[in-house]
Amino acid sequence: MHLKCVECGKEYPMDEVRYTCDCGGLLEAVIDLDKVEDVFDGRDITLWKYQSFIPVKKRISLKEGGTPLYRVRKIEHVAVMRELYVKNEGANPTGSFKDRGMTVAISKALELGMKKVICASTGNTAASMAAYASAAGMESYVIIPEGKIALGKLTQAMIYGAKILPIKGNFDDALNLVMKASSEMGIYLINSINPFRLEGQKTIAFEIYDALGYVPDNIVLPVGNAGNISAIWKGFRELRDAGFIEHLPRMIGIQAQGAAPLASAWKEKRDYSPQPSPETVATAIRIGNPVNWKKAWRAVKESGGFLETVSDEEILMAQKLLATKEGIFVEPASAASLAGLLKLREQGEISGGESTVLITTGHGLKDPEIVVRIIKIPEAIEATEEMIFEVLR
Ligand code: AN7
Repeated sequence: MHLKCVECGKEYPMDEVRYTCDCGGLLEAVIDLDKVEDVFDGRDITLWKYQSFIPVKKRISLKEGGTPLYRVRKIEHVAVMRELYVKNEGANPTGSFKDRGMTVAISKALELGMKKVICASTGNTAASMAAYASAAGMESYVIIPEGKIALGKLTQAMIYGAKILPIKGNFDDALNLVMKASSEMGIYLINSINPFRLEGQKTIAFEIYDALGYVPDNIVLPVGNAGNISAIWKGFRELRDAGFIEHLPRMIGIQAQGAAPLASAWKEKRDYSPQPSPETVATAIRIGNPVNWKKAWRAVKESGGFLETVSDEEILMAQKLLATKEGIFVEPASAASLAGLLKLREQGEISGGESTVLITTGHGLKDPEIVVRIIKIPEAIEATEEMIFEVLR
């Protein structure tokens, strides 16, 4: 197993600290697919079940993965679809899919003898890294855009013991600083430019196939830094290249209208360019220059998928729909997947006969403030039987 540049093809061993190629291209782990095991029996689904696909030893785990895959029949009805599922990543130990990447990246950091880890974050990466770093006995540092992190995520990162450095800038500024700090100061970089993060996140594909016993027509998910869509696509490709499956799903990425550098380039059929001042209620995906954009572009293109945008209103409506119809409470970024699906059904780009899995990436309790903005908490009434009966009647 080795790392390989997705641009020029240059190969590197896995036992050195390296995030990108000398040419600047993104790196990808190449797995020995002739040595992987057929564990896809639909039973005991957990991330490390797929150990033979993962290029590090399990060292630090909080029992991530094995998240529920729900058939959402009421929303199938709303969207007039035959078969719709939600893979709820909010059920991971720190409440987001980032835990999958983190168990692998922090295990790798230990393997490399690193003592400190760092990331830029819109919140979830920070919370997850902080938890796994603590479990590994490492120091962790987080650079975040001031005032733009959901309260749940910030409190998690702090209670797990990360050192938090808010900056007067956005996520993209934070990531640039983190990349400099990690290379100058020998701190291990945990953002998804680190190819080992994606090695954990690709297990979402394995779990979907393991649970369903087949591959759905479409995977729909929110896109921020574009790591997850790249990772899941890699997972499906490996399943095919190892001979387990033939059919690959279409990868469909959803961005918020105000933070849509990739989706707007795709829709306008032009070259990618970063977006200077991203803005959306879905703070998790408030990202203007996704570091993995090239891998994501390839995933969407090769799979015959596409990218779409949704408005903040559509996101909040979808969040409420998922909670009230199915009992699944997700954060706004995650609801972008359902908002996107509803829009694509309306436009006819996904047909009612296709099978689709929505990835909901983070738990709703991560961002309670957003819900408090759209709901009205009732005022207290007198504590009398008359009043209660009156209200309940
Ligand atoms: C809930 O935590 O970038 O496209 O710093 O938290 O793989 O970046 C979070 C991203 C989707 C986008 N849903 O995934 C961070 C961060 C939720 C997220 C995404 C994020 P990528």
